[in-house]
Amino acid sequence: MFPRNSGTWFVFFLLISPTILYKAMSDEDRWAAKKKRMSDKVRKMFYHAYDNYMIYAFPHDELKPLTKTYTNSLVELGNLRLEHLPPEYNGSALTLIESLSSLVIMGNNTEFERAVLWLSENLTFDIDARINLFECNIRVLGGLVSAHILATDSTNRLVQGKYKKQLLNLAEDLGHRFLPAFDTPTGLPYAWINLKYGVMEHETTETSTSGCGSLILEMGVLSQLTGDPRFESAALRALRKLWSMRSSLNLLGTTLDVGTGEWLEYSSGIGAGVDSFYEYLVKAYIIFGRDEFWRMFQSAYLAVEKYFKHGSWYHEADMRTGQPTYLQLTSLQAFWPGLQVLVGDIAAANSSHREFFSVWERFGVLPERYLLDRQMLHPTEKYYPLRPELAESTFYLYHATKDPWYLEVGESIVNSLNSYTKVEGGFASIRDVTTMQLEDHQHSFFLAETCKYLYLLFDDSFLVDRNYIFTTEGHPFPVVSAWHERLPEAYIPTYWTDVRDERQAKRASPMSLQVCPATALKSGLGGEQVESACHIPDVRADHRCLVEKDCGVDATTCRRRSCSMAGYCGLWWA
Ligand code: DMJ
Repeated sequence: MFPRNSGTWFVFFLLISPTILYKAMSDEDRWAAKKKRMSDKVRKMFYHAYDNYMIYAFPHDELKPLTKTYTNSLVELGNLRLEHLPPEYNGSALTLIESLSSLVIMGNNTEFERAVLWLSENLTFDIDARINLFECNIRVLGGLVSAHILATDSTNRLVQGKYKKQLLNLAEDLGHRFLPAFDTPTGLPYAWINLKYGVMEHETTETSTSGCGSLILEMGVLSQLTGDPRFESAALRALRKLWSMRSSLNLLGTTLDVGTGEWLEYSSGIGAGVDSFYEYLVKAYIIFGRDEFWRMFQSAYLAVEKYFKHGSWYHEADMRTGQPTYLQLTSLQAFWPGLQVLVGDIAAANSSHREFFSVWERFGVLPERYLLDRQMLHPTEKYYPLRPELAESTFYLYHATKDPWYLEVGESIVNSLNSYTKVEGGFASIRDVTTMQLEDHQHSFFLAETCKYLYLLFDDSFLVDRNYIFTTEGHPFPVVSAWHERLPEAYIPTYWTDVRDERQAKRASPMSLQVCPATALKSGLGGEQVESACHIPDVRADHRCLVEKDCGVDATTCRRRSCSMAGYCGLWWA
């Protein structure tokens, strides 16, 4: 049964040697090899999307990968008939702006420099176009500010000699064009603004919670970099006004009127129209170190966990009563486990992430809306537009726990994207997850976020010795003490308790200074109580219970307490 002559032995050896080698590898080596293989695969995906954009769409905004053409989506969103656009308008290179930080993270400094110089010489915002303030803020302003920081960061040494803060100047110009949107009786900004002429006649006064509450990072950092306080003041005034509109349950609605400051839609959740509001409270605290942001976040987070949580899912509820309204999964909600990692609530993050991934596995991708009570897809929202949120949460969870299971989740996401959405001309959105019929659109966030988070999951070398926070569009902003009003006294990174390789985690973490401050409070009895973001008190102060729902979440471990047979809440299984 064994080969006799030397030639056959050679072939035999060639065939079995990979198996021998594989067996000789330690688990650690195997995971390292997998990470290398997967990061190469994600890099290829990014360049397939990027190169096709550069060939068929640049300098327009986004690629149409099926017809290999383009869309000027930044202005088309608000101007479907393109009435005022000059015929020579060529777009605002949105996908290029969105790709800048991903290029640096993937180590392609040459292309980053080329792109920075092109934008420095060609980009203008002096266009008669009605744009969406929220989208333009997170994609364009955030992309430019982040790229400016990367270009001037002394550790990167990029674009030396040729870069004279052109991107920051562009960002400042854009910031000035945003300011008239805030000129309302409430300080809440209009959702739409014309870049050249300001707020248009008869402009709608309806906007969303995210539209008012997710401007503080980009506009705040712009103020820090330019020394012009107006951007931060406008965003802060809007955020404070929005927070003042919360109900007595600390809940907010989804849509509102910027003229009257009244809610238009009282039902809300953690998904569309609201998501980044929560995200920016905690990230603003991390970037600017103001207790005000932490206090808002903590109250808002507790209210979400109390009124929206439904097992491992999150439903929507009426902000006035806390009564459930819709029991639906929306794909934007999948960012929530990532936010929970940031505040140290790993157990809750892990359990809701598993639920989102189970739906991903069931359909091959995450449908936009899924009716949890009826276990069926929403009849019209069956699409998957290459969204990043599940990949984002997977990255955060792996980063915090180093549990290799998350690498497998990432691999499954990468495989699905390659099997269902990759076409010759780029990556196409899915119109219907039941048929996998495609749609002719490659959203810029696929390059800014989806590819970036997948890449960072497998190769986080960019984050070594650096402390960055990612904006809601995945653009990195550094945590620097100069921007902190006051550095919080105690940063207790409680989520590292689960980390297996503590040394590496501390070195590699974008979150290593943050956050979940388990603040010691003086209790009435002279002892100390611990308060934290995940804490949900038991329903009764004496901790008695009849059913599980009477018990809350333990402040120090972030674990849900359960009701014992004797009728007391506690961590009985510990
Ligand atoms: C991105 O543009 C941002 O993450 C935003 O906050 C909402 N989601 C989209 C991508 O899904």
